[in-house]
Amino acid sequence: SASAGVAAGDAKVNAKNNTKSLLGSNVWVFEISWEVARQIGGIHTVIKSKAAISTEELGDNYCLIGPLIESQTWSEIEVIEAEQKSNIQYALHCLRNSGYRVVVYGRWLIEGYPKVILMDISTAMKELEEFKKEIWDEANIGIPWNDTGAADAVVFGFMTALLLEKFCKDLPEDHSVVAQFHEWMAGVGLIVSRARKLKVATIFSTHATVLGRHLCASRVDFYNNISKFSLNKEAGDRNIYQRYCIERASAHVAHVFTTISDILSFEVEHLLAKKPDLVLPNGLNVKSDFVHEIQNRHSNAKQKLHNFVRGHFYGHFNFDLEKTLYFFSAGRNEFSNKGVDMFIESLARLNHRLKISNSDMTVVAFLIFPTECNNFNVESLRGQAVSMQLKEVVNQMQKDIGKRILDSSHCSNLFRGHVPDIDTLLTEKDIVQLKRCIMSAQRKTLPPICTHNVTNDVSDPILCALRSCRLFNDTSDRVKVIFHPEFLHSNNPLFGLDYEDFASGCHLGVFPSYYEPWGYTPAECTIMGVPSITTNLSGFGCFIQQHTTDPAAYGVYIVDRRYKSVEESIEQLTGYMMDFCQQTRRQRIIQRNRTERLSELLDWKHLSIVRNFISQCLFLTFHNTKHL
Ligand code: G6P
Ligand code: 1S3
Repeated sequence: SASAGVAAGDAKVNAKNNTKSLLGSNVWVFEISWEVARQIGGIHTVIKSKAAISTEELGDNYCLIGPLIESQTWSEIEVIEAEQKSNIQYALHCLRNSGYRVVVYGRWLIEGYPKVILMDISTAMKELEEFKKEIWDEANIGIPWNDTGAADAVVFGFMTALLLEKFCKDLPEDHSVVAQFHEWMAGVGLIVSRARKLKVATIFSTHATVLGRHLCASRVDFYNNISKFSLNKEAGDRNIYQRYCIERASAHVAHVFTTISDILSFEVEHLLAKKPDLVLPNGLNVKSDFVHEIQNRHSNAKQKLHNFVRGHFYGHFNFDLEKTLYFFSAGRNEFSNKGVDMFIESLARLNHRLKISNSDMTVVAFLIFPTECNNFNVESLRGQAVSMQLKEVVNQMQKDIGKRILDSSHCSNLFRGHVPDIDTLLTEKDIVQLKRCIMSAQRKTLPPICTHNVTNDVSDPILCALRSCRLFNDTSDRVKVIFHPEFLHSNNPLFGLDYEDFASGCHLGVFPSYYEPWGYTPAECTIMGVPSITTNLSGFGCFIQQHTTDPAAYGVYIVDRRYKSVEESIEQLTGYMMDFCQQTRRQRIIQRNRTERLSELLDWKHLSIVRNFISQCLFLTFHNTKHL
C-alpha cells in the first residue's frame, strides 16, 4: 500500500481524558497549507476566514506555515522578529543555518493578524534527490522527475518537518504540538514527521481527492461507480500516481484524518480506503454589523454593474435595467466539475423560454473563471470608454444648463415669473457634441461574450459551449452572457468591484457543480444575502439540506445531480432560473433577507470549531496512537 514502510511512531502527546484542560498555554497549533497568504482555491478561504477565531481561541500559540512565493506573498505579510529564546526563534535559526536562506516569520495582514512562517522552497531544491530517496525508503513513494508539482510538495514537506522537529526540541514534557496539514501538497510534511517520530499530533485534512477530481473531470459516472474503480490503475493512467500515494499515505498515517463534508467522507472511504475520524464543515467569518446592510449593499453594487452593462452593450442597449437580473457563476476553472457546462446549457434554454413567453425580463449572466489570457480585449475597453465619454459630456451639459438658468438674463426672466426658453438651454456646440457621442455609440458587431483575449480562444471549453449554444448577445436574446476569465479586484477597469461587492450586486449565484466537496461560492452568497443554486453533490448543498427544512424558501435551490439524469438536472436548473425571473422585486427583497438568516449556520463562531476541534484531535491522537 501507499503507506507501506511508514513507521507507526510513538507521538506521545500529553492527552488526557479531560480534553478541555489540554488547551492552555502549553498547546501549540500549526496549520500547514500551500495557500497561506495567497489565493489558489478554497483552502485559502478556509484558513483566512478562520484566522480571527483561531487567534482568538489559541492566541500566539497558533501559527500558519506555507511556501513563500516572492511575487504573491510579500504584500500580504508584515515581517516580525521571533521572540527571544523562544522555540520558534530556535527553529527559524536552524532552518536558516541549514542553508534555507529565505524563511520569513511575520504576521498575515488579515483579520486575526495570525503568525505565519513562509519558506522559500527554491532554497532547498538542491536537496531534492536526497528528500526523494528518504520518501521512497520510508514510504515507498517514488516521485518521477517530470512531476515538478510533486517535487515542490516534497521539498516543502521536508522543510516543514525540519521546522517542527526543531520547534519540538527541548519543549517541556507537558507541552503538546498539533500540526494540521491541508491536502496532499502539504502531506509530505506529515509523512516525514511520522517517519521521524516527531512528538507532534498530526491531522490530515482533505478538501478534495486528487483522483476524485480527475475522474470527475473525465466525465465518468463517478458516484454510481465509486466502489468499482481500479484505483492504482486509474491514478497511473492519469499520471497522478505519486500524488495519489502522498494523499493516501497522509490519510493513513495521520493521527487524525478529517474531511469537510459527508459527501467527501463517502468518497475518501472508497478512494483512500480510510474512514475519516471527523467531519469539519467549512465556515465563514460572518460580520454581524453588516448583515442588516445587505439591501443597501446590493443596491449600491448593482449600480456599478448597471454602469458596466451600459458600456458593454452600447449600440445594442435595448433592454430596461429596471427589468434586468444579474446571475453569476465563479470559481476554479474546472469546466464540468464546477457545472459550467450545465449552467451554459440551461442559460440557452432559459433564453428560449423567456423569448417564447414574451417576458420583458433580461438576464445578464457573468462567468468568472480564471483562464489563461492576455489582457482585456479592445471591444470591452472601448465600450466602457464610449459610455464614460457620454457620461462626461452629459455631466458637463448638466452643469452648463444649470449655469445658464441662473444666468442674469434668465434670472430676470424668472423674477418676472417666466421660465427660461428651453431652446436656448442647449447650444449648437452641445448638440454637435451629443451627436458625436451618439454616432460613436453605434456599432455593427455584437457586444463581446468575453472581456479578455483568451489564449486558446478556439478550444476554450467555456467559449466553445457559449458558441455551440448560440449565446452571442444578440439584440433579440433575453439572456446575455459575459465571460470574465480573471478573478475580480476592486481596481478592475470594467467593474471597479471586488468579488464580494460584485456578488452582492448580483441577484442569483448559480453553481451546479458535479464535483464539489464543499463549495464556498454558494456559502459566500448566503452570508451576503444573495440567493444561490447549488447541487446535492456539493458538501454545502447537503449541509443545508440537513439543517434546513425548506432550503428553497431561504434562497438556496438544490439541483438533484445525484439521482437524476443529466437531462433532468438541466431541466430542473432551467426551471429554477425561470421561476426566479418571475419573482417580483418585493419577493426578491424578502428572499434576500431570508437567505441572510442562514448565515448563522455558516459562522465559524457558531461552529465553535477551533477549540473543540483541537481538543478532539488531541484526544483522538492519544486514542489512535494506541492503534497505529
Ligand atoms: C434593495 C434596495 C431597494 C431596491 C432593491 C432592488 O432592497 O434597498 O431600494 O429597490 O434593492 O432589488 P432588485 O432585486 O430589483 O435588485
Ligand atoms: C476545494 O477547493 P476546490 O474549489 O478545488 O476546497 C474547498 C475548501 O474546502 C472546497 O470548498 C471545494 O469544494 C474544493 O474544491
